[in-house]
Amino acid sequence: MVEIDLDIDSDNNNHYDEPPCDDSEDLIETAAGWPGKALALNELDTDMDGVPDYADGYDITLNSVSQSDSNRSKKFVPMRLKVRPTWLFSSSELGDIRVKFSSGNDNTTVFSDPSVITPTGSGTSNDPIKFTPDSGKIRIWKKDGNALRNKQSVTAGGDWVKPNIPIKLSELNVVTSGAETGVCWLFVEAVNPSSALGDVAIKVELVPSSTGPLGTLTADDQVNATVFQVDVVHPIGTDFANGQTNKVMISTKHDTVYHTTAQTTAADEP
Ligand SMILES: [Ca+2]
Ligand SMILES: [Ca+2]
Ligand SMILES: [Ca+2]
Repeated sequence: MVEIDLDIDSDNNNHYDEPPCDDSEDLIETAAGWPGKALALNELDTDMDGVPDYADGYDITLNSVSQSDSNRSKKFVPMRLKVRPTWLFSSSELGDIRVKFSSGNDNTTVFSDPSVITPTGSGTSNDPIKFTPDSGKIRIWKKDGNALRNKQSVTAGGDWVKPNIPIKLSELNVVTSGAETGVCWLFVEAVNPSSALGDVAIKVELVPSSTGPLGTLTADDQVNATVFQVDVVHPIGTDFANGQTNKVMISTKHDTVYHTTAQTTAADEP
């Protein structure tokens, strides 16, 4: 019996680190009414070039400028794919096993194509340029967000884990020796907000092949996630009065200085 296991930080205590993939995550990965992994929309502008992170860091040209470089986006959330038992397969057979990602939710468009970014606006202050991603909530990549990525499918030599097509584990950099044999580490990027808790249902299945190592074996697994959007605010002087209470400002700029001189709580704390 061959199993396929997809795991993510379903109990939301590992942030952007690799999850332990233990039972406490596995047991709630598709629990109804739960968010699954909470994903933050990748909409900041890490390199401050006016192009949001979800349209940056890979080989796409926007405003006549190539966005292909490293350190153009925040990190993504790691997700682990594992096939077992691996002793059944040689290293080359393990690499030849094929899997397919698809939506486990008929009511929502889960996957977004990184090739599709639609600019609108004239670039004036009244009509700033906006970059709209393809519909769908997430992308799965085989590289992290701070790495330079290629938007082509992994089946064409790129880094995007395209849904609904068979993909060889060798194309997902499967580990073929040591303790992590059979493991592929993937990365999830959020590009559009969820409309319901847990509506990002990421399903993976083995693709049977009469000529491949699996034969007619099939198996599948699923993890759920929710994309949360935090509105970016640009406070101006009239937003906060000195000593004002009952207003909270959350900074979205972690890397550069961002502060207000107004006191926003009665306790005089910023
Ligand atoms: Ca699992
Ligand atoms: Ca966890
Ligand atoms: Ca940018």
